[in-house]
Amino acid sequence: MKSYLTYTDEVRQALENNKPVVALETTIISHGMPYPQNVEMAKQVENIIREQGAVPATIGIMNGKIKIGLNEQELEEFATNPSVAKVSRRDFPYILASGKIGATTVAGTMIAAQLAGIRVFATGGIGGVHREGEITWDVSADLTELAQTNVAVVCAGAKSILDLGRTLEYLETQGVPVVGYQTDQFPSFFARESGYGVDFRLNTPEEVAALMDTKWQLGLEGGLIIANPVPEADALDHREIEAVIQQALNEAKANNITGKNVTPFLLDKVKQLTGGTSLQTNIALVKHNVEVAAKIAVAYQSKK
Ligand code: PSU
Ligand code: MN
Repeated sequence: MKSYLTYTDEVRQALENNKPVVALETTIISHGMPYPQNVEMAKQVENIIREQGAVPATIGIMNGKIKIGLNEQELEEFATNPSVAKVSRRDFPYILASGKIGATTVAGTMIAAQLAGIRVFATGGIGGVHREGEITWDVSADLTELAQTNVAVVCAGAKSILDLGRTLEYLETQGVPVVGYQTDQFPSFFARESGYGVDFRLNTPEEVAALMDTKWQLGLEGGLIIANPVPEADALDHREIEAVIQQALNEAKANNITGKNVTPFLLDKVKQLTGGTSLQTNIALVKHNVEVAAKIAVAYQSKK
């Protein structure tokens, strides 16, 4: 699959010179946020990573190639083109073979990052077990990817549109360490708390880098979750957002939304129902995650 990869000069040089690199996903741009906030966010997070002394690699699929790093024009395309597909593990062969444009999810970005030799990836929130997943069997492929692909995912937990308890149980079964970055609680994306704990609390990038290194030295394949709560100033109230989510879930059900459309539908509804405050929070937490991810990438690279 490596022959399918192409790199921007910036990313190729960084990888050749063993500089720290942070992977970024495109689904959050194409399907997670409206234009123009999506492309503004995409450019800002790249600069935050550079300011920390690391190199950003935003990953997406175009013209039969997996692009490791996107230029400004390509970012704009992912932010505006309505025909961008959402690419998880199962979608790679179709999107590559057909030459279509595809935005990678957490699972898709992990696959590409591993192929490119990138160990740290920052996003907003991972997918997980959906509420009523015991009936619908809607369990994100992000979880099975975390079980097998060697990338640390820095996120603000899993979105509270999900069943967080079952998501954490699934991760435990699959042997994925859930690390709280400077927190004992598993964050719920828009809010800093969830009522669920993390497996291990670590307080510095160096401690996280040591854990990653030890896991992979041991030959324990798979990813890690580095759960980094949204900054206090941008956090939403856990209970208020829960009421909004209930309404969004009801509407998804009434409209028979299924499969890969569920997550984008819920995100958009939550944004509408909060009058855009959820979008501001979403952007703030992604920025915080990329900053922490860049620090972890720097610490991990200095061990190599
Ligand atoms: N979290 C966000 N915005 C997003 C997503 C997660 O804040 O757009 C995307 C990620 O790409 C994640 C995907 O991998 O949703 C999960 O989709 P699904 O539930 O269909 O697996
Ligand atoms: Mn799903």
